[in-house]
Amino acid sequence: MQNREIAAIFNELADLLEIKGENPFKVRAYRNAARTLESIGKPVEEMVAEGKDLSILPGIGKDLAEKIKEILRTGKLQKLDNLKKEIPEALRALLSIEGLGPKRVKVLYETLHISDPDALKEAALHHEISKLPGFGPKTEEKILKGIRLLKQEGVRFLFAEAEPIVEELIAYLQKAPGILTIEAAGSFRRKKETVGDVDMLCTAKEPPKVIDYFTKFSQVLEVISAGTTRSTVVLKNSLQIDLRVVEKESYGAALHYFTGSKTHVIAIRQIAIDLGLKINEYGVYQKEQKVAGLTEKDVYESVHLPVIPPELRENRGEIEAAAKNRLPNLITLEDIRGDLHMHTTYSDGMDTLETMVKTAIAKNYTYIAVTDHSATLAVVKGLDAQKALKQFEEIEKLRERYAPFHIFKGMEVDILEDGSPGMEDDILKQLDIALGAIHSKFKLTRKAQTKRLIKAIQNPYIKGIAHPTGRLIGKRAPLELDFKEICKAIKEEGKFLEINAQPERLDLNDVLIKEAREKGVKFSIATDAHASGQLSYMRYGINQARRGWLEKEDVVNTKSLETLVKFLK
Ligand code: DGT
Ligand code: CA
Ligand code: CA
Repeated sequence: MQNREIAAIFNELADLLEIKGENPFKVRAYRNAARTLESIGKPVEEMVAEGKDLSILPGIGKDLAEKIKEILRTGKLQKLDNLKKEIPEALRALLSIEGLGPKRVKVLYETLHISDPDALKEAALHHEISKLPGFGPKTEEKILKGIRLLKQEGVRFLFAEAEPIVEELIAYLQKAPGILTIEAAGSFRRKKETVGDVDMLCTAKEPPKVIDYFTKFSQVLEVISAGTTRSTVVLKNSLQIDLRVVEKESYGAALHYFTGSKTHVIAIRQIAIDLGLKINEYGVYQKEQKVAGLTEKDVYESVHLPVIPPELRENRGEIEAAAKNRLPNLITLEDIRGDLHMHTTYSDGMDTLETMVKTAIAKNYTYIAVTDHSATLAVVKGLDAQKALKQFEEIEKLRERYAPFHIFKGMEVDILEDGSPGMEDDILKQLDIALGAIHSKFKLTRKAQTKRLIKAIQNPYIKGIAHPTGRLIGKRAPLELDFKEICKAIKEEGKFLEINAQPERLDLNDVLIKEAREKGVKFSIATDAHASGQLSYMRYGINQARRGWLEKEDVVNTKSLETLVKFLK
């Protein structure tokens, strides 16, 4: 069990206790514990296995340590289950709407008897929400937008949430009786930032035995269907998995079909029709004769195309590019030489500067930039000038100790409402890499927001923009921006846009990355790690970059140290 899963249980518990009007200190204690869990690099499961005392962790006392153990032992928390029985599910669903926390949900329930998203929408449309004390028309608007987001994305899983369970399932299925091959297809194989369900494909000597074995996977909550060659189950975390056992001779055709995307598959099928062929999930046919289907390569060859990487299969020009032999040579994780966005105990990170350095060295990186927050009204846990100077001193010492590994002096500088940086020039000019980032006033008009960000881009000390659109997947909509203008400014100023690799940010998204690349924009791919373990989030950033068609040359942190230093100047 991952720390983030345990943290989610504590956060949910805190929310429900708050709706019930429980003691605020108790509520806060659960939230603090969740924050600790999210930010420590080491899985508590390992700590427990090693016999370590969990109450040495900040914010974790004896009682919470016991609860963590209960979760590790049983996969759940009795206290939370009891609360869930008391509070209806529809009411809990309100919590995932942007602009609504437990306090407001409580008020809505007690005053307007709103207990589900539909009732909330009705009330908002009739302007009953804005009349409540502490709400107002802005909140009402935000709630309506939040309901729309909930309907669109509420049931999708982050790629990073699905990944460990898919890996576990693959490892399990590899031991199924008579299994030959097993692979995940669908949006998961295309590395989409969120997946609706996971589509697994396998070949086997005796398909029914594999199906039977599949339905007995320990994480299965419910078997929706189980035939002789296909089955659908829902896991305990409510992720749905479709498994299909296919014939070896059809594997390539099936893999192509079930990898999708639907629009890509349909476009390929149309090319086949124009060539007098027919493609379906069993193979490629000329008249009644099967001419291909064993491998994906055969399928693409039948329509005179090279294999298109799964990440590009969205019918966004990849077929045309493939036909002209102009597919991008996609960036890989091995191309990355360092990470340019991370936090330490100087601001809100969990690990020390030196631990971050050591972890980066263990990853074979050449350099990192340490980018703790600047302290402003919007960012409480940040550096002031004095703390920054102290950090510079430590960086210089560590540079000597760990040479030739290089540590860039960086900072995630809060961009204020007027576009100016939340840190004095005296400090800024000593930085190698100042990242500008928006942490407040997310709702400015498109014009004002664009102006604000362009002003930051034009600041001589700021080298790049961190998480440029500010979106949180399924939770916070992206900033209203004139993205063309942003790209233009970035290019003119010779700066870069970050692709933030945090699983719930993945900001920029694939579409914007591709658009910016076509305009000649440069990028960094960076983890924004708040603990050393999160430096491995780099792979999610790479997924997103590949979906945005990026090559090694588009990304500044693939450069050698010398070239990067030159670029920054
Ligand atoms: P998801 O699950 O919403 O994240 O997205 P996908 O792409 O995994 O979609 P899913 O699970 O509905 O279907 C998996 C693949 O199967 C999809 O990428 C393409 C193929 N597929 C599904 N339905 C159709 C269809 O009606 N026509 C065609 N041509 N392909 C389909
Ligand atoms: Ca799927
Ligand atoms: Ca599916």
